[in-house]
Amino acid sequence: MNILTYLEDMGPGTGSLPPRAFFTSDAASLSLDGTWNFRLDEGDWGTITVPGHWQLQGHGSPAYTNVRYPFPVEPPFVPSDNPTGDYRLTFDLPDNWPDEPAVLRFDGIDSCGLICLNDVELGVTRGSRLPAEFEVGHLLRPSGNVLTVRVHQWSAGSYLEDQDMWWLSGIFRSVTLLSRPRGGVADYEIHASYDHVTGSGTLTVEGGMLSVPELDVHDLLPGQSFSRPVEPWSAESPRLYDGVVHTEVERVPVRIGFRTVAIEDGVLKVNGAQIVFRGVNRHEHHPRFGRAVPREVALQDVLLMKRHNVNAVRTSHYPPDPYFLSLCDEYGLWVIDECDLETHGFGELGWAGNPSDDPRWAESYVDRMRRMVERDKNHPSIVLWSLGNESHTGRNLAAMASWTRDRDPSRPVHYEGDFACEYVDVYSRMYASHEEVDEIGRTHARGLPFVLCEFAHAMGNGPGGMLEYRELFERYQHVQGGFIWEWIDHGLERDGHFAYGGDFGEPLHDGNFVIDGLVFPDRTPSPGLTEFAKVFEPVRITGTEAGIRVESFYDHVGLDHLRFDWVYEDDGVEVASGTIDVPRIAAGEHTEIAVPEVPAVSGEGWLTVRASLVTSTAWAEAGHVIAWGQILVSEAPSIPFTGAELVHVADILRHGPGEFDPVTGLLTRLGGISVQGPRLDLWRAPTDNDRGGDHPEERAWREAGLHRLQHRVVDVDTHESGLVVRTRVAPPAWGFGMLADYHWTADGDRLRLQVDVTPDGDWPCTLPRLGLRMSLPSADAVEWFGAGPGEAYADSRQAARIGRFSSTVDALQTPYVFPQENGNRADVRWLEIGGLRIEGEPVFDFTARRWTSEDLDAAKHTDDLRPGDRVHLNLDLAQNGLGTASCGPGVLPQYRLHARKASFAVTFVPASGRS
Ligand code: IPT
Repeated sequence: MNILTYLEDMGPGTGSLPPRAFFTSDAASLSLDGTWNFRLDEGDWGTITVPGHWQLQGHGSPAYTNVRYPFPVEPPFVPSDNPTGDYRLTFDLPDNWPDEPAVLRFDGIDSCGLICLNDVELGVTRGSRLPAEFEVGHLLRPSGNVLTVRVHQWSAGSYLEDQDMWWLSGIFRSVTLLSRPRGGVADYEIHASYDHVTGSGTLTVEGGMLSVPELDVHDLLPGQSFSRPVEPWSAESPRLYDGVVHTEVERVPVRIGFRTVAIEDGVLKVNGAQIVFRGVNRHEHHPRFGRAVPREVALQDVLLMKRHNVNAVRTSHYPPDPYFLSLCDEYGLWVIDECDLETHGFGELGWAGNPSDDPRWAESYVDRMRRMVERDKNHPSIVLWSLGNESHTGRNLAAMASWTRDRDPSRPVHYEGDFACEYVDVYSRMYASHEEVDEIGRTHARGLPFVLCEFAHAMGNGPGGMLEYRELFERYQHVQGGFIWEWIDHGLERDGHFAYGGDFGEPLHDGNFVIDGLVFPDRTPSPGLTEFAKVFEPVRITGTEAGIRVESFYDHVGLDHLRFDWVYEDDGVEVASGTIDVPRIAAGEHTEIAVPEVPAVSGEGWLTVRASLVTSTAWAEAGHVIAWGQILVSEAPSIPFTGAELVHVADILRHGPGEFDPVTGLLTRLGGISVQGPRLDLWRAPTDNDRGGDHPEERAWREAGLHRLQHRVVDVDTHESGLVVRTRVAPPAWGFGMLADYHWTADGDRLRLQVDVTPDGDWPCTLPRLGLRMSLPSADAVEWFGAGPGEAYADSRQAARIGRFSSTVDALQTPYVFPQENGNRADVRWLEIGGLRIEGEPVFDFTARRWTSEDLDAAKHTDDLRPGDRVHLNLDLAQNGLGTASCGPGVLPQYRLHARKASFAVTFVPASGRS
């Protein structure tokens, strides 16, 4: 075949069989995964692992672009310098291989493969994340079969695969030889609907007979239907019935879930109940294997999701490895299965030449949809079909939708790019602000169910503002949740850190925009995921006047699987505990219960109620906490502060445990510890969200010079009961600044600092933070009473509870792949660190690190951060919120930190002086 013809062919692949369901059966099969011979660009032959990408196995390198095509946009042409990998495998058939037809199945080749078996050309694949099967029975020989695949990185298909991810090529999903016995199950389709009024399930099958012993279904014939009471399938209760689709010669094990998806009165319902997506967008990514995600890692994703109250996945932006969908069926996740289609790069050209409206691409569009729907049609977890992502609009998309509706009327069609909702069943948007979602809720725009297919961009530290989205999902019936962008950071392991765009020398790239997940590349949950789990917990426990309110946000199940335990803590120390009997309430209902009797305490008394699993499930152990709430039962007493005298000894001002420089008024020693600071600090190492948006906060902060403040001592005023140091803190070149007065007083071994700040002049921007910065000679262990255990920021702090926590300076750091502000602990009553106890009035925030904010700001990768010999401590009144401006709305007004008059105080107590 002429390479120029097939690489630039706008149609679907050639030579393959009609698409059908993905399944395994008792027919013979042979996995061809493993070590293949390989060469790139006709270089020397070596070996490669299949499935895998050649760029991650020493041939060429990965490249990352978000929207832009990394080649000239002149469809369907692709660069002549087109990395091309030759794959070659010689295989023998197992001894008992049947003399029957057989097919070769490729589950994914990126982007285009020319396949030959025993020197006979079988065809060409396109549609990287979709399967292709070829008839090969007539070509097989008992031994010495030679399978060759010539894979091209670029093909016309690349124009349809411009997803925001690494460009990675090769045979990256499994290759299997399948015997297809005559009279076997060629394809099958099971319809398993559920009538929530009668509680009855109805089964029909095509492609073979169906038996489901548990339901007393035996040899149900194609076309016949069978009804009887069943337990329905839902993401909350993923009941599957094992069955077999069979013919005389072949048996296909199947797992059946009964459920009916419907849109009624503009609301998306499953089994009669409105559902709310508490979802994530999942790309397939592994830090070493790219999109060749091992099965155990796919399982790890599902377990992590379930354990963090994720109930839905959008398979952004292509059908996943089919194994992932079987896990969604089994563990219970609502799925939007999305087609392998994105032409985003045409957006840069004002959508000129976009394939979506060009009839020459029509067949390719529908082919991709057909291959997805046919492959995945039997998964109960899939509730919506999605046409693809960011491909603007056009008749080819409309054709995909209408083909889908004809083929499978049981699932509505989703596509975000159809703004006018001309050919979709669901109104979908991405990154709409809270305000706009509220407006959509109020007006029920377009009369369809509304979902945010992407929201709350989890890039770096954040996202902030999830709570406020949740409130909108609860306010309007047809605002049915959304999918966080995105599940995982696509960092690639390299040189002791995770690499992102540009790290492989790509001339065109989008930097760390590929690092925007709720889990780190190695799947360690980031604080964003912990926050998600709390914000979207399916049960809410809150204190009310009457007692404790327990509210269910489940759509399908009751609370029978949960037990409610409480603990009561006095200043973070447990003093009592027990179990609460919560009346059985149905999905969506609520109840009030009395606060248990608790002993009197001398400190702050917090009651924590936790709802945890009664018994182990497939995805978590008994005792796993699903939801929790805290109620303040007894307030903290306040400690009177009396004051001590200021003593001037030689060149030192001594006041309680503090020693000061009489000229600068700076604290030099505290209970024998040499300290630097504290002094006013307004800067933080900008987060990705600070850097995002049309008017990045970071730019405003740097223009204002907040990263290079200068401190001028106005005067040092000593009087009997203390020391007042008046300063003016301001950036160079500008006229505005802050007047900061430090009022020092002492009481025995306690040294109190009150800082009064007054803006001077007109401030042009918000403040990253408002607080104090100091450094200590050393510190390791850290203990505090306040919010924890994890980091918390003004608009991402639901997951932090009030308690007593211990950690270390190192463990306080959150290793965001692109270094930035992190690790803030909020609402701290007291902190013990480096031989000091620091008390708030009543609370402060702190960060402690072995590097400065400036180091953090300068670092590009985690290993640029080298521990210094001091510990840098920030004690803050507040920080600006996080927002999600890296893609989406910025910090909500209530979480913005403005320059304003403020006063805050902390008290230092050296350990040496503590009783
Ligand atoms: C949106 C894309 O759909 C998604 O793939 C990802 O790129 C995300 O943005 C940002 O990380 S599209 C954007 C124009 C809103």
